[in-house]
Amino acid sequence: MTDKHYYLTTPIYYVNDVPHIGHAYTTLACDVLARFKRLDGYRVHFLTGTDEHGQKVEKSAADAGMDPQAFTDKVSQNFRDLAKIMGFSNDDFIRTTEPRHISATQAIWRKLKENGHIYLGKYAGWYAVRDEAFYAEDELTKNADGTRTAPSGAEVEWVEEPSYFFDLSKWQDRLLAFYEANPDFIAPNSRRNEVISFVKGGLHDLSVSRTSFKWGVPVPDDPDHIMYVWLDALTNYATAVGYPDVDSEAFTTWWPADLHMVGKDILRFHAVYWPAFLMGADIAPPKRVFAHGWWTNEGRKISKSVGNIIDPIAIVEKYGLDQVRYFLMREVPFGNDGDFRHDAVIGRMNSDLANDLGNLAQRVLSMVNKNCDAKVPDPGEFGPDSGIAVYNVLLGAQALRDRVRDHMDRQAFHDALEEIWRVVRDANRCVDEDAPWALRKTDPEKMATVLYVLAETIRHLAIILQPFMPDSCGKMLDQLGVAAEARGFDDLTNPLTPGTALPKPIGVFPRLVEEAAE
Ligand code: ME8
Repeated sequence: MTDKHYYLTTPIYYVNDVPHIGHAYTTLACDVLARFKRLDGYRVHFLTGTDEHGQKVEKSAADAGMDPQAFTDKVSQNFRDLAKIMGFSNDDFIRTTEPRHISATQAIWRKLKENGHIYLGKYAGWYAVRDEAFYAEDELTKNADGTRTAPSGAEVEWVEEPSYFFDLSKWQDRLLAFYEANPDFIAPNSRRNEVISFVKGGLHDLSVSRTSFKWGVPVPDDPDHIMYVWLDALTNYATAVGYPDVDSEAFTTWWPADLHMVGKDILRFHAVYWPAFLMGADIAPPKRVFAHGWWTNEGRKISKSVGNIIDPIAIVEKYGLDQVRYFLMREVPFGNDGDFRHDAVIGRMNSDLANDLGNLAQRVLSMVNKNCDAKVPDPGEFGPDSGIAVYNVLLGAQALRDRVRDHMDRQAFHDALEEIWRVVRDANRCVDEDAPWALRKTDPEKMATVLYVLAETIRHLAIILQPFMPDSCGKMLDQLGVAAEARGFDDLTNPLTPGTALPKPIGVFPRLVEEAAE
């Protein structure tokens, strides 16, 4: 068994809401990376789940007239359904109401307490239920009607209650030293700088328990308090790999996590509080936190109150799963904000998928079908001196794995796709240059060489693209006669076998004709 392993996580989503495009986006990015790593020979543990405690969820359950547990059971299921529809390959789905998580959360609390990082006091300050976050007065905007809002736009309320505190104010130097020693811990770099200046600005002790509502994990030995939902939620990443059994095979294999993927809204919790909690509990911090950007809908902030939530299931039904997966990973440089526009989805479907990749596969496979007796052609000897333009394209395709790996390790999904498309476009240009159709009568051997080299190029492309578009690439590989067990990155060096019978080619990427014409 391989000793290369990779543990990656999504945020666990609040069950106050139905899943929307933003949730699908984060999990999709992790899914693409998880699939890439598996193909690249890693053992992967890919975790997602739902965050089910806290005041916000308790309130949503009450609004729905439901008991919180029944409410979370119902809404959590929507996220599992979404994972299925989007083809997510997560290895586990954690819910914070599970017994394994409640005991892990209480264990981390005990450890923090034992290590002297938690003390009892009284909290008096502002709290935003929507963000489940405490805010200092100077972070807030005072509105004309006397209310205050957090930087996120959430309304805050004044809270005054007994509370346990975590001694975050003492962690400033240790955190800064940790960021310094681990320059890749926070990405992208602009976000790293933001976090560093926030920590440099000084940290306050953090209230880590609440007494004014009940829906949460009870504080060990003081059940009047329930644990702050973020301490509870962040711990899920450790629970899922066996915490508190730090000597277990699971924990020693997977921890520290290789990557926590999050949206930029929750970076502070992951890059400041979480490493401090972990170090305080004698656990190593994760290796990396990537904070991606924010999607808007046709230029507007996505929100339930505006009523413009994009339902990922509806867009998958409309455009197709792989089309949506491709669009979301290609359209916006990963890390930046992005605007979801239907015309942009259609544009990508028609140009990148139908015209570029789909057309390349379809015309090459049709020519093989018609002119080579529906078998992988015999290329004969070929090399740089064969006088065919596509030879260089194959070299480009063979270099893709290493180049794409570098992009994936930086979570630069858009760059990975751009790199792959350079080969797709080169291939299309070179088919025109080599014009195999014109060689049928004049030089059938050269035609066979050109078509073989093109088919090999498509095999490389389809293998490399599997993490992004698993279903469509599977179909392309079926049409090339590549066995299901010969589709890993190690198999890239096993070329197509001449003479293999091929099925009749069927186009994999349809054009959206009517709507594109609008
Ligand atoms: O914050 N664009 O859960 P949450 C891009 N439970 N991504 C978006 C998005 C948008 N418009 N809207 C949401 C929580 N997201 C906590 C997390 S983790 C220990 C606890 C994605 O349901 C993005 O990943 O509010 C964001 O960080 C996450 O959903 C917030 O999900």
